[in-house]
Amino acid sequence: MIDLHFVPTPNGHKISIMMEEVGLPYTVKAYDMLAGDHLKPEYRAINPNARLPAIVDLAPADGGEPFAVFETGAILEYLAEKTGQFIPTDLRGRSLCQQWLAWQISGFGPSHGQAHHFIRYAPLGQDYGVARYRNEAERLLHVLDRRLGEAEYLAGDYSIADMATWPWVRATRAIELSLEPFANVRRWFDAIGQRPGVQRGTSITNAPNLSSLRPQLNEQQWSNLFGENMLASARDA
Ligand SMILES: N[C@@H](CCC(=O)N[C@@H](CS)C(=O)NCC(=O)O)C(=O)O
Repeated sequence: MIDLHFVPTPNGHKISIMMEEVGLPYTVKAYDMLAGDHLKPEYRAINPNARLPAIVDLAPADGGEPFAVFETGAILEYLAEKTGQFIPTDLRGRSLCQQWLAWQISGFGPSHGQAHHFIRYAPLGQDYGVARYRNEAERLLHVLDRRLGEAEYLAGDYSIADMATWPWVRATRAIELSLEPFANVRRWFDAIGQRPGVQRGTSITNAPNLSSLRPQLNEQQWSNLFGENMLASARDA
């Protein structure tokens, strides 16, 4: 019923976890970002921003044509609305869920993503960028830890806000941030990691992965991810 355009990265895992948690049938369309699969016009017709993941709902609730959704926050909300799962229905719970989801989408995810860029991909010696984003990534872990000291999950019950945040916490190892000082985060991280849907959602293997701590990219791969090919695909769209 749903096509999931996917790479096995924290952003990809937000949605593969949600698909497993809600139990809707779905097909994984695996992308190789290093080869520039995501820059092709066919994919830009699904996601004008040419980033992964995205979904296409082949049976939308209005009974109309297949419907494409991009941006992980919007995808999580769409699937929560479609299934009536993992988003609170009361005014305060729903708003809390949206607040923490917005915090993840606008702050936690991008800052951790930039920390990954400077620590793992940028040429060595970018000390300012490394310090700037590692500090911000660490600050946001303190914010998360404080919230999880007052609530079991971000919005009270387990929700799409947790699904958006958990995969990025899982990736902190790669930016040399230890979870040791964050006891509440560790309690929450372990509890979510034991959910069968989360375990299935993070073990999709039919897509190339970028798990190496410091991937060595050739010129073409660099261009597809961060350089001229990436820019050209946006310019010529
Ligand atoms: N704000 C986007 C971020 C998506 C994103 O950056 N995805 C990465 C993979 S984790 C990507 O597509 N990178 C390709 C590139 O940088 O060219 C979302 O939440 O969906």
